[in-house]
Amino acid sequence: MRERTFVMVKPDGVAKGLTDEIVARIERAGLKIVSTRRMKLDRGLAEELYSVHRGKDFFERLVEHVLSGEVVVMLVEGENAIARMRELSGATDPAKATKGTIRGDFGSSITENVIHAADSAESAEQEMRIFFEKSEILSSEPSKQG
Ligand code: 3AN
Repeated sequence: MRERTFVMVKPDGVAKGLTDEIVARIERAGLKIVSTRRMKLDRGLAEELYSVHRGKDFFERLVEHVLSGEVVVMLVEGENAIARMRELSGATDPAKATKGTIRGDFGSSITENVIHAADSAESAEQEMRIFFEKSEILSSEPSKQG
């Protein structure tokens, strides 16, 4: 299924100069970056993005990290883009992530793990809405199944 998903290079990834490498991996996987923006989040955006984790012990650490520097937000499109981006990203904890995945190759810790990629169609939709216009979120190429 052709779909769109939300991806973000976190501040540690931007600071390490990994944005171009991550873009290259996404494109090599046959996915397309439809829209992208380098920006600084504010607290409201950060808390909205991670709202499902509100109340967890790592919530504040996570929010502080994404506020610590610039991020690069991306709208990524392609066949099974959500699952493909999760595969490219690797496990949440870089120590457990397979080599060859973005987190396995470049992550430093469970908080500084380089990349965020939406984990379901529902979160993709919700996260895309936070950062992109409605016109960008709608796929330009509808799937053949209709
Ligand atoms: P993923 O990003 O792999 O989907 P989620 O959605 O469970 O993982 O968590 C979102 C972010 O919260 C992760 N990228 C990670 O930085 C942070 N996080 C998740 N679990 C923990 C944890 N146990 N301790 C610290 N940070 C965590």
